[in-house]
Amino acid sequence: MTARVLTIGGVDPGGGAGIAADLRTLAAFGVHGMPVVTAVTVQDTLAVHSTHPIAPDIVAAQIDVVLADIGADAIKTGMLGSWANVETVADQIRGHGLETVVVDPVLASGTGQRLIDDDGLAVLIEQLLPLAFVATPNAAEATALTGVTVADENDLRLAADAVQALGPRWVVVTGGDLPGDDVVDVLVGDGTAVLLRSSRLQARDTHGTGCTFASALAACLALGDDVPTAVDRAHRYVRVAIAYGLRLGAGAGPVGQPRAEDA
Ligand code: PXL
Repeated sequence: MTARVLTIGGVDPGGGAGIAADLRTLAAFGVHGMPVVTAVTVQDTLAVHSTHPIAPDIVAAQIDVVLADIGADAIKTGMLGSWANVETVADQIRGHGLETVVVDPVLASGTGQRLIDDDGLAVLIEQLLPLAFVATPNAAEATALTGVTVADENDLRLAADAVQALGPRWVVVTGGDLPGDDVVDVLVGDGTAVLLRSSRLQARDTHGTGCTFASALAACLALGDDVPTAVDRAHRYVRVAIAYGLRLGAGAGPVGQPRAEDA
């Protein structure tokens, strides 16, 4: 059967980040993506101008009907838009007994606007992260979740351990925003730590990298990969997506999702 991923997140009308990036990535892996919308953003390549959460009962109803009718092999969460939506999504994951859950703890846009408030962050930590099979914070998100500051590779490992202590089975902290000639991500889980390293590409058009990484990971898990294999494939996939970045808009354009077999 076609592998299915339910992606729960926000809409970027410029098509760079959020659910648009998720659906392109899932399609590139041959996976059927099912978009559950939690928020609409008013956004271009320069800034998020405003955010508009969808009511929690509508978020819950979208999840209910799609899971009852189609089902899912994996779930990915991104921007959730309000503390009430974070709580609703956690309730839904518990209520439906979902296990293959990738939580991308989206806190801010690449352009610097906050996408969840302090109450939302607190519910994310208390209710959603403990349900994550894999959590995918970037360095800044890992710091906001744990208080561990991240300046180098060693800190990435410490931050990943600190996020894992909040409950996820596996944590990958992505280090693309750190300085250096190499991009390093750190995966912890199962009592091990793995470093993923690749040479940095000089790129301007990087909008949607986090969404693309977490979606590629969810796609690989839905296709049956184990976590270290899925994280390795997602790391390599995002690098090629950055290389294929689209020169669109006056700010950072969207990454260009390659076919999975070309990454
Ligand atoms: O990159 C995180 C992100 C997730 N989801 C939506 C976004 C963004 C960043 O702009 O707009 C909808």
